[in-house]
Amino acid sequence: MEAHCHICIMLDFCKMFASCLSFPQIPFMKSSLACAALLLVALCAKAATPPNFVVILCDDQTYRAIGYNNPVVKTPNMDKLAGEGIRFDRAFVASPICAASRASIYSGVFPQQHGTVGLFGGGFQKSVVQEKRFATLPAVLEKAGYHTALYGKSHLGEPTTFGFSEGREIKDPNDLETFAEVEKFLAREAKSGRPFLLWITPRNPHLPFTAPQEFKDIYKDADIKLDPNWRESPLMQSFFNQGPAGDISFRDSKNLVYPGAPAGATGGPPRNESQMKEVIKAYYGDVSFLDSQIGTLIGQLKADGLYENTIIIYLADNGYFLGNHGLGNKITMHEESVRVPMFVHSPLLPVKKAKSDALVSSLDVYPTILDLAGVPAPSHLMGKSLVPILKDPSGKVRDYVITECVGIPENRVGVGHRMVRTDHFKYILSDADEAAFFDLRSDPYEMTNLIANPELKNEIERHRKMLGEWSASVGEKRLTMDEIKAAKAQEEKADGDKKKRKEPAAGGAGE
Ligand SMILES: [Ca+2]
Repeated sequence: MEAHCHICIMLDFCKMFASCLSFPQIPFMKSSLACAALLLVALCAKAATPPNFVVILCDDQTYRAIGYNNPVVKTPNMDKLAGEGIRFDRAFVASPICAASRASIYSGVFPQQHGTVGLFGGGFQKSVVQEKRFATLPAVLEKAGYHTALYGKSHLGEPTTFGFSEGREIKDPNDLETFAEVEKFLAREAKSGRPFLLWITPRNPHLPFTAPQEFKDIYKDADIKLDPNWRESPLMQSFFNQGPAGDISFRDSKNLVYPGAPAGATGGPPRNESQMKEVIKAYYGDVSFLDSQIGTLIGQLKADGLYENTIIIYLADNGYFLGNHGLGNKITMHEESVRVPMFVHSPLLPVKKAKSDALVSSLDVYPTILDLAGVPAPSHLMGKSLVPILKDPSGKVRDYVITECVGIPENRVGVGHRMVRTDHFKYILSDADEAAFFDLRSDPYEMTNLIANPELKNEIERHRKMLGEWSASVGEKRLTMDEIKAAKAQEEKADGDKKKRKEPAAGGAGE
């Protein structure tokens, strides 16, 4: 029960006071100590209650689209929670594509291990739901006595099929239905007294950006500045366009238009600056709307008497390109796509109001929650508990973090990419054997590829080795370009057979 460090300390105090009482003392002192001991016993009893967990896993929020990282974005509730708790400023997702990322968070392993490497959940259904090769976090917590629920976007089927005790996939783009279910859940659980894991998966700020007008209006006159790496169209290298070099079809999904979305807000980027700025305003409107819903949620936790014993974990399933590198959507290995806002908040935390620069992964959510709950972790987990950082925010749990997106042939995201991110370098390798190396200290927007720089030869080799270690650890099977082309041809044929299918074709949204 190392995770209950704060609780352990309180228990130690209880023992100390209990032993004091056994010594002959003057009556006044003895009575004072007895009062103190009773108070501490009461506190101990409260602290010994297993903590509740509320995880908010939002959709497509890049790390700079939150107030504490960007003053243009208005997120007072998120900022307050992050400010009171511990902020993880260098958090990366296991995959920058919705279904793959979520499947990894629930199962604790990389996409290539559970099999859902892209948008569709077939691999996860097979390895996790049917073959039960990887116990999910909710399933493990349920066995330990927790009641678990998921309300909101799933992308992997009904949540009760992959380990949640209750829940429902909800597709309301404004999350009103999701938060209504959350309110009912909290009211019920407040009465039950059992510990719970509530997993909330809002669809915001994902396209089509349909927040109520009052939230759009926040940005009506905002001075939106495009990032230094804004471009009208992607460069040709595969690590920019997620297709074979020279083929931008995967990144130029201009035919994918969400009903109700602002002009130009397709799966690909808008093609001019003023249109881009309008899309960014609409996106921030969604972020602020979600923020207000989180404010309401906090009020409910307090009103239901759950706030003090609840640990809130906030993160996004992937980031989002706002015209950066000429891109919309996510899916590639650049910071905007793979790096997300993340924080942990709770009155129970041993250290508060702190920031961590440690490299953390979305895969760490699973072991961290188990550690905090005092529940042993299964051996298959690829992430690490962040409890050491919650105790000492200057600490770290790894030297490098990995993200992968190898969606072929399972779906239509193009050539596979994977990256290794260390303290200030990033190495990207694509299935087209194109590589990139960026120094994030001097080049935070990843605009200068240093792969051919002879002075960095050893450093690049060191990163190549790290990526190789990871590749071996997940049993990666890289496809050749011929295999990718064959898979693509097969998909195009399948598309021809299913012209009326609802899902996007090549250049898909990568939800
Ligand atoms: Ca997403």
